Amino acid sequence: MTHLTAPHGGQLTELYVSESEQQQLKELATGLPSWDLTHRQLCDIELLLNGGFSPLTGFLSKEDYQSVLDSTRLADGTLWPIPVTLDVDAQFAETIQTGSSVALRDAEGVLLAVLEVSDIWTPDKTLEAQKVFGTDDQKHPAVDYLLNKAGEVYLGGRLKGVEAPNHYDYKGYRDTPAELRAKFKKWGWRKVVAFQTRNPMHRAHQELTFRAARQEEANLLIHPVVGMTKPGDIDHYSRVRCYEHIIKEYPEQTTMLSLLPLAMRMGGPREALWHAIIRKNYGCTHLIVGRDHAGPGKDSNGEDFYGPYDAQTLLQQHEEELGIQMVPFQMMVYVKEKAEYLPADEVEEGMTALNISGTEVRRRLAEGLEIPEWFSYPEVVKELRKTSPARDKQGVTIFFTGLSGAGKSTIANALMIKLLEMGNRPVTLLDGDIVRKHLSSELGFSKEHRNINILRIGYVASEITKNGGFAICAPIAPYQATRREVRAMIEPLGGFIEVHVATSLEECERRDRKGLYAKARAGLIKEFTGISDPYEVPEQAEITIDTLGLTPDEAAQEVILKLESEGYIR
Ligand code: PPS
Repeated sequence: MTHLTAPHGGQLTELYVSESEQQQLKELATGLPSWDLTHRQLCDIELLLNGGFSPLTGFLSKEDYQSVLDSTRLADGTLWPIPVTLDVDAQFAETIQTGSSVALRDAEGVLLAVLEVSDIWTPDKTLEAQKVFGTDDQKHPAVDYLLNKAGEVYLGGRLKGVEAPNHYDYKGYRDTPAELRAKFKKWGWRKVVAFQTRNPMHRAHQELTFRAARQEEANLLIHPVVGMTKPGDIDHYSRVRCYEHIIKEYPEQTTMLSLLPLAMRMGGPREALWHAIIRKNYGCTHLIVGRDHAGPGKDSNGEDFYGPYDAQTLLQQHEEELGIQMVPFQMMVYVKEKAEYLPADEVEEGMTALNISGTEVRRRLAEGLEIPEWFSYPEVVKELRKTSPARDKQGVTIFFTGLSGAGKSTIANALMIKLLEMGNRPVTLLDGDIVRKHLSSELGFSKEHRNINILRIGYVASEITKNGGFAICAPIAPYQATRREVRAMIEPLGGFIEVHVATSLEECERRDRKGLYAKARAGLIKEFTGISDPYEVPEQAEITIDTLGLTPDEAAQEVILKLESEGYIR
């Protein structure tokens, strides 16, 4: 562990051991239980090891964890708002005792650190959610993560760092706290205002940050989060390309761009405190905090989780103790008559204040509509159009579901031919039978195997969708939860249209094209959908087709019309 005292930001706690000790740890680790860190944990460990989370010396102990929950402080009284814990599954936890060590590795098995386990406990996650995020509503992304994705047991203890997680992307923009402090020192940047963001930057952000820096007579650090942000956010590759354009809009030598590998929790006020501590560790003297800082969106009742200025209020109470100053900022709006941006509260009466919300930007991108130059720079809009193409350029999955013999394959084939005839995107048909031959030949029809089968189809369809094609899937897909999972996998990447081919069981059985129903009734085929295994009727299908009243051509046409009305084909 190295303590560096630098002119910026106070003491920095780096957790890397010396080179000779690293070698010893690598040898020791071969005999230790190994934990492959999740994406979230990789982000956390990077900031623990490089001192971004100073003064933490590892994953929180149980005592520190309790104290952070109860009082936003570590057990020794140091302000610390977010529990940084190592969650593992119960099975792994059973192999560990306090006092033992665990090798922490990345997805490829590279040893990043050794954890000296001081505490093992099963947290009350609902209580944690309420204390830290003020809610147990699973619409809050961090609550959803905590309750549905994180392991059930926490390990706490000190870390001995071996190496930093590797990043292949944007190495030139990735600075550790020590590196950033050294740059500031070398350039003579005594005052540095940090701007935290998880979104692309438009003119309003450029104006706001520029004003904030000018007001404080300080330099500016654009410090976007590239670890984990809110699910559904624009990917960091596109954002970094946007920031590269924006950075040219500031006067030379005043502003720099550096990427922060933080896993955000969207924790509003507590998260704002965290951001301030982290930026102080990175050598900044000021942090811009705007409206609804690190806000997680709306709750299950459509209400905001936190008040728009709660984060500013909390940070204000603690900025002296933290030793970093907040630069509170109002929303910037474009004043038409003056052709310039002003803080919302400085707009004179009678003037026209213009703004375009994030949702509206997404709608305009999806529909290929204009985004005016007063709102964003043309180069930024161009980047966004590349990754958020208009709907008629996006990939789409058309997911048929229904009983065996319902007519899924026939309609899917007719649809494929019509789409091929139109010729504007590549088309792939993932029919139930085809998939079972080429992708899932080893699987049977137990619930577990059906789920694996459907998730495989979903995965392939998601890749096709991501790359701009039409994926037509036609499995039975009898379970609601699995269909929901497939939808969640695909929707962030393009279109998802679920088509319930709702031919009744009686009709399917009457047709019995493959003679399977007769066999199922005779008990010769086990777990047959509709006979001896359930079919859960879709609740949110975009289209329901009853083949009794429609020809395959007409049914395929219904799907085409839906694709047209949603803007996926023009
Ligand atoms: S699932 O549940 O989505 O994984 O099923 P799927 O991959 O679409 O496979 C369905 C085809 O397999 C034949 N078959 C069975 N279906 C249902 N239950 C059982 N036990 C079963 N055994 C074999 C059946 O011919 C299905 O084809 P389709 O095209 O749906 O009629």
